[in-house]
Amino acid sequence: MADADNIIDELDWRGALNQMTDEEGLRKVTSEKKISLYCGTDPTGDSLHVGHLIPFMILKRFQLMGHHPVIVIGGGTGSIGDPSGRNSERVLQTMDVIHANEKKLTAQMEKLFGTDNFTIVNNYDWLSKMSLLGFLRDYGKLFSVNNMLNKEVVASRLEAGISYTEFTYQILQSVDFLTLYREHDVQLQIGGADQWGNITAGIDLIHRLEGQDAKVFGLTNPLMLKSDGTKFGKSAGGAVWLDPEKTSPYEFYQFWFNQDDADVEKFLKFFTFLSKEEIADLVQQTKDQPQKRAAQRKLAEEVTEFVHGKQAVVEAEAISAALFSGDVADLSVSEIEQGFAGVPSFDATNEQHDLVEFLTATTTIEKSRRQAREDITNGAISVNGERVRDVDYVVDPSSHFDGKFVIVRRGKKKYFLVRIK
Ligand code: 485
Repeated sequence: MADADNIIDELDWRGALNQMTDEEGLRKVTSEKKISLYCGTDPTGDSLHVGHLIPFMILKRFQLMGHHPVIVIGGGTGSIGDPSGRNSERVLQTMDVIHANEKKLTAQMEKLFGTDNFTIVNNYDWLSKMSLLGFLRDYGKLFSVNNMLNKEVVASRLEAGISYTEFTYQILQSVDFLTLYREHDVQLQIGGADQWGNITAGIDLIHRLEGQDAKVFGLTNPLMLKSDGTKFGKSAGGAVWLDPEKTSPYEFYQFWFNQDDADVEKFLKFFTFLSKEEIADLVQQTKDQPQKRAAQRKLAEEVTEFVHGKQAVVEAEAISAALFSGDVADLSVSEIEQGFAGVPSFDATNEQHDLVEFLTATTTIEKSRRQAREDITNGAISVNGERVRDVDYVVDPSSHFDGKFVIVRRGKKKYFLVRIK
């Protein structure tokens, strides 16, 4: 997969680098041996989202080149809350919620990284064992409040206010880096640009305790911006989650498929393992025949397969093709649930229904009986993928989809889902 021999060149080409603490040193150590590196995430939510994929893609590239990624689930730090990148104090979550989230995130990460050559640890295991006096004597003494106040994260909050708890967060993340350096030989921490202050605080702590020549590094990825200035990672329905219950694999696929031509090269580089040549070829296809969306299709296929597996891609493409052509009759119940999640839906009984009645009284697909009759005679109405021109047509809910749905299409694009109770 990698064109470049050195991981740093590879990341540079992919547009994955923002800041590094000691680029020369990091290039040297990563070309001499396989290192362990880490990225942390706090279990503040019950699922990862596509924003988390940004540093995780970097971790994955290290893993594919033989390095050893470690993920810290922040059961301890998550109970405090990172002030980075936020302008207001967090509300504390209960430990029950945090522990439940940890389980879900762990399962998601194992899907991305496997279990070989990959380690997940939870900082609750060491942070929860620290005593207050131990914390103040062993670590607090090594942090200068003056330096802590100067970190962007804290400085930007001074006016609005920041609690002592959130102020202390950077020390906890620093203790993590130290712990991983000592116990897992971790030499590099990566994260988003907002993590720079926490990462460098950890490096300073390690240098204080282990000597200035301890070889530890930090690397952040750039903020992912879209060409139109809007935030990457949001769709109409909000965040794009990795949990298939929160964002179906079909919606996930569509999110990538719908990216602009102006962004597709950047995203192919960042979010796929395709080679320089393959990407150059797709970029050329976008220039020559943008309407075909070959680059977006490949992007959607690659990222959906990475996160949800091959079968999800097959289903997403079957749904897209069926919705586009109107041939919906062969969709499975699960494909309908995914593909029609965003369309207007109605409930109906499992009896047979007179079509005009069905379009107007049972549902509100048509405004009036007159309009319903007109659309039917004009051939604008399809039921379960079949055009109906007979105004006396009877809808039989048991005919398709295990009797669970009736799909109505009006005109070329407008779909309605009727759920049979
Ligand atoms: O030892 C660590 C303990 C916790 C963390 C990192 C190292 C988590 C970190 N403080 C954090 O808040 N991360 C965010 C999160 O958990 O959602 C995001 C970052 C983003 C990217 C992503 O995690 O805002 O830039 O690093 C993985």
